[in-house]
Amino acid sequence: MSRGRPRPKSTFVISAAAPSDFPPPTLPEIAVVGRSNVGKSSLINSLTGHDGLARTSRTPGRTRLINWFEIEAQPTFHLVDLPGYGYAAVDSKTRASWKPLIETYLSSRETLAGVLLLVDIRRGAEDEELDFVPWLAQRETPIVVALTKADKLPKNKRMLEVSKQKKTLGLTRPPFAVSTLDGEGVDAVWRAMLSLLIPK
Ligand SMILES: Nc1nc2c(ncn2[C@@H]2O[C@H](COP(=O)(O)OP(=O)(O)O)[C@@H](O)[C@H]2O)c(=O)[nH]1
Ligand SMILES: [Mg+2]
Repeated sequence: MSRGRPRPKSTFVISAAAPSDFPPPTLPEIAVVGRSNVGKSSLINSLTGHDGLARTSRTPGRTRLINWFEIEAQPTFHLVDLPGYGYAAVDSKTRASWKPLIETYLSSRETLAGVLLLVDIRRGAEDEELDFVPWLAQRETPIVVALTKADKLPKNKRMLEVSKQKKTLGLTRPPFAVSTLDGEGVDAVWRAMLSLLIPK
């Protein structure tokens, strides 16, 4: 986290395996969505400046739950860590159990202010993201896209990927190249995320 931005007080609220466990919709929410291992938990930790807030793992595909965090920024909001999708080693039965959970959440959550979609900068958008972006657009759900692990590409290639992915995903604004290792783009994503919370 950069020194210029205060660390918002951030607390874990609840994990849910089913809609009946969702917390009451009392705060605006930003949902973090992406393939397993894309860097969701790491980015949540960097955005909030709290290293241990969302667990990070070297073993992809382990989070099966939706996790809510309350972030006391301006305004106070919920950051919601959705289960990662697209991990092949997850058996089809397990996958069948969480895909509806994600879709139910995203299509019915009345306090959902927007989605932060993460895409690995080296993989780029694949079938899931190419389906997901228009699916959100149809629901008029605002989206911010971040290309993660930017440190894995040399600087000149990062900007090329940014314009390529903007085009591939049909975005109106360029995605952000981010790295939780060197902090690139984290503040920019934070600002873009907060702007989704301000009613237009
Ligand atoms: N090089 C690099 N590795 C990262 C970055 N962000 C996350 N990782 C690594 O990617 C792996 C998965 O990260 P995690 O945050 O658990 O992903 P999640 O499954 O999407 O929550 C971990 O080994 C992280 O250390 C980054 O910006 N740069
Ligand atoms: Mg995670």
